Amino acid sequence: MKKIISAFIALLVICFGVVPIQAQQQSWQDEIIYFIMIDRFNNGDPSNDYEVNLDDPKAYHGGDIQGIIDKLDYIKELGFTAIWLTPIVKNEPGGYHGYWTEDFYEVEEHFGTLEEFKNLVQEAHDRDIKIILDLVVNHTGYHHPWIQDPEKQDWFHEDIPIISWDNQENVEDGRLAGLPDLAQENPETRKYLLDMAKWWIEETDIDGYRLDTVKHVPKDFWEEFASEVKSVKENFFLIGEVWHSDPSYVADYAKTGIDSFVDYPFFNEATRIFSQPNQEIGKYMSGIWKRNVSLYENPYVLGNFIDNHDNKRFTRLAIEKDQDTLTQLKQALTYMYSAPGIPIIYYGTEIALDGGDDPDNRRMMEFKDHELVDYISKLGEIRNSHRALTYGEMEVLFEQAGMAIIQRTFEDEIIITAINNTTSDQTVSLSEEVLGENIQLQALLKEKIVTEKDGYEISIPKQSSEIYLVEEGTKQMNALPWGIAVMSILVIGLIALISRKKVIKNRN
Ligand SMILES: [Ca+2]
Ligand SMILES: [Ca+2]
Repeated sequence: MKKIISAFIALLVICFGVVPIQAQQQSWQDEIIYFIMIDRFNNGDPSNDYEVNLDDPKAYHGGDIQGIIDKLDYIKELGFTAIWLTPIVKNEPGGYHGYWTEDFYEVEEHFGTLEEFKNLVQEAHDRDIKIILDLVVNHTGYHHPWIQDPEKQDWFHEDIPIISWDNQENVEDGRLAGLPDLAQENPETRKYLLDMAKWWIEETDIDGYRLDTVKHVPKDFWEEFASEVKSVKENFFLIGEVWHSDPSYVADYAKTGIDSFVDYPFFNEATRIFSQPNQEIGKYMSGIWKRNVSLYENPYVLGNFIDNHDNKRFTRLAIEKDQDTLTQLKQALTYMYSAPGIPIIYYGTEIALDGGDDPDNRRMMEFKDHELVDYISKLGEIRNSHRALTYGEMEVLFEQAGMAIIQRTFEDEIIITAINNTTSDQTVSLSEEVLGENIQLQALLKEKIVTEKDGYEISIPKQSSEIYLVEEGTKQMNALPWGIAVMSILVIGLIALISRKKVIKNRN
């Protein structure tokens, strides 16, 4: 039987030049990240619902580790390959969000136990989903026990607020929102934080850290941090939050060894452009990409996002501009999934969850059928099966206010995304010089376009998008049925020949 299979593969190669797909090594730029605020996602265990109050946006809402385990299949079906979780460590009372550490080595009791967390990582890994944990080393909670400990007084900086945001020393040593600021230059404090970061990787087998408040901690700490934590686990990923609108300021932190950053410049432009119609797309978005190419060694691992827990939700931005939220979200998501950089979806975006400033942008998730759940699943499927979207160079093929056609090319694969964010239907003709001779466009998203069509004319109904795979045109395609017929005869002949041989052999 093995011989028949080998012969069949050989025939495929001869007739069609088809080469069996080799297993390619997964890189972080292949990922699509789902970002969960643990307390607000899913309540899988009512026994840990201490002081839960769903009516108070600043109180615990009951979400926990078990709730995430229960939804791993849902997350997988949406096409996500990694999950970023808000901090898991024990917080002081009221720290539902996880950013007010009370104990760096314990799991918050509202979320579950260390064993449950290990189980979550294991269950995620079983589904080929990676876990990225949010880590805060800049500060502790307001009432951390060290504050009262006479031996720990030099573990903190002086109690000075951040008032001068252009003064790096003040940004690093001042208290962010009044939170006790850790002195990473103190060798004891530094060692504690590095040991702690390594301990969580060794103990739980997580795959990456999302680093909170990176710009508030000195670069020399991050250098040591990056090299230490990466020595613990191969391919361990660091994605930092440098909340700043200047891309050069953000990129400067890449020199420390932090692999990636949540791309605030992308967020700022994408939310402005796509939360309303008729804005220029290509000029600004490709401008950001070109700048990233010039600033980063690997700009493809930067994290793109249109929502997070610190800003108004995209839905709210569209509402404020009197726009249809679903329509605008679809254009933004199509662009984000077509663009270079890792898409990061904040929980709830898949149901167009509304929310203003923090904490309103952290409402409890609802699990329900929603058009966007299907849309995001489809986008995920397309991105996960086309390496042009994760590795390809980007080029803007066409641009006018509100309408853009973007091309991604990797090896032999070409994908083009047409976004019509104008209020009228648009038809764009692309030349053979741009797309190559004898091509056809296969619609992948099939949002409004249901037929595959030949040629170079792209018609996109108003405020909708389509993603196309550029394939060879019909001339070559007509050869396919003949090829299949010839190959079938050859295979049948081969099977008959081998069977005959076996019969003769058995007779003998
Ligand atoms: Ca619970
Ligand atoms: Ca600091």
